[in-house]
Amino acid sequence: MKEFSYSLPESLRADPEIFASVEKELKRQEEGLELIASENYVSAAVMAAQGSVLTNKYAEGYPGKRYYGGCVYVDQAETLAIDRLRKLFRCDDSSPHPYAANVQPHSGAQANMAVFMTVLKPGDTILGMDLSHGGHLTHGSPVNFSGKIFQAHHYTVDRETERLDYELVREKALTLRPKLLIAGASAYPRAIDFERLGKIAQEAGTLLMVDMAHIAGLVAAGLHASPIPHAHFVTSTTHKTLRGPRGGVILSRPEFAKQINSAVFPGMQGGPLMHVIAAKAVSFGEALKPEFVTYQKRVLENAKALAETLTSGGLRIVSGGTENHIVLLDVGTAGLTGKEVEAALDQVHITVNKNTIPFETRSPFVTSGIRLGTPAVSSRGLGTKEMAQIGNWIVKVCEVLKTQTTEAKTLPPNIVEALRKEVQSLCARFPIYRS
Ligand code: DSN
Repeated sequence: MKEFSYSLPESLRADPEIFASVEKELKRQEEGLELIASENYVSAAVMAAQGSVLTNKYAEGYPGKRYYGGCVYVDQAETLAIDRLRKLFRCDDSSPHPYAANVQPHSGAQANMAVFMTVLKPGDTILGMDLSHGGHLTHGSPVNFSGKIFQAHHYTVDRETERLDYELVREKALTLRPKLLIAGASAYPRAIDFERLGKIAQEAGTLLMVDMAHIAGLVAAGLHASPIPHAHFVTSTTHKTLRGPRGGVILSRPEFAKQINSAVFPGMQGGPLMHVIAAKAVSFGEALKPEFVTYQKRVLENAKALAETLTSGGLRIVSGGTENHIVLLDVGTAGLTGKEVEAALDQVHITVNKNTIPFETRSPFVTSGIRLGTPAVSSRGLGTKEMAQIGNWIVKVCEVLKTQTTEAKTLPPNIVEALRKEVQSLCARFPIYRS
């Protein structure tokens, strides 16, 4: 993986404290297994663009229409990002469903906020997936602006199947007549039927926004159904399965393009981060290459292999399996909490996050679940054999924790030491960045 060659820039030594922090983080990433479903490793080219002189430039406005001089080259970078994004999601002018693109949102939350500012007024009704069922904070959670400013209602998964309850979505949409129906999730391991949601939106006379942040890479590779043309707006982050720099993007039906642009700037942001936009362009270019499809196939195969090993090891997987990059593990039925398992796995250098599961009974700080994801480990070259190995380590950690009698269950030091060594030796065989 030549494109993943990277070494710490010597110029960073000018700030020894930050150099030390970055150096230790690089070591942590190299020596640990990253199973956080929303993380990935970017290429050296993405990092180079992000660390480039483009960070010096102010460019309020859009290509060709800036409020600053000297924008000729950043205009080129932003135009490339827009063109590549539209091509990647098969919605450029040559496609049957052209969508407009905005690559300026600093994050996924801001991409979503821009859509809300385009079509909603304070107090309007929105309908999104419940956060504790796998939705996202910005889809109407009461602790987020989206739940504070708007009348937020939620749909859930079905109690039996733990899959999206489309009939419930329909019922709620028809009863509430929300201004905006929101689809997309951050902890849902199944494919989402965007066509069906598009039909529900049409029947209810509502606009549909799909936040495809988690699955964007799978959609780009054609391995998950695309929300285009069913949604009026498609938002995404660029750093999850898509494997770009941290940031957000918006694709919208052309009739909303002008309003979306005004909502992003000057509505909620000032100067765009041109270095990040250039890095987004680099990552979209990478995602347009055939190797990206091979990579996304591995992401899916690895998630399946991981789910199978965990199930064979006696652990319960929410919804019984996975159709994307996520495996949601229910450790509550094994008598454990997400908090305990996350902490124990951290000790052996397997990084995960505790997560609520559908119909959760514990607080978000404790939880009954662990969310696992395969984008990062697949980027470093791990395959199904290694996923089985990792799955067995997770099973072992849970089994040992179950035998502990202390109130907060922790791993005995000898187990920590033995497992950590095994994890480190696997990581050494699959370096992320070669210098
Ligand atoms: N909360 C992030 C995630 O980890 O999925 C998305 O914003």
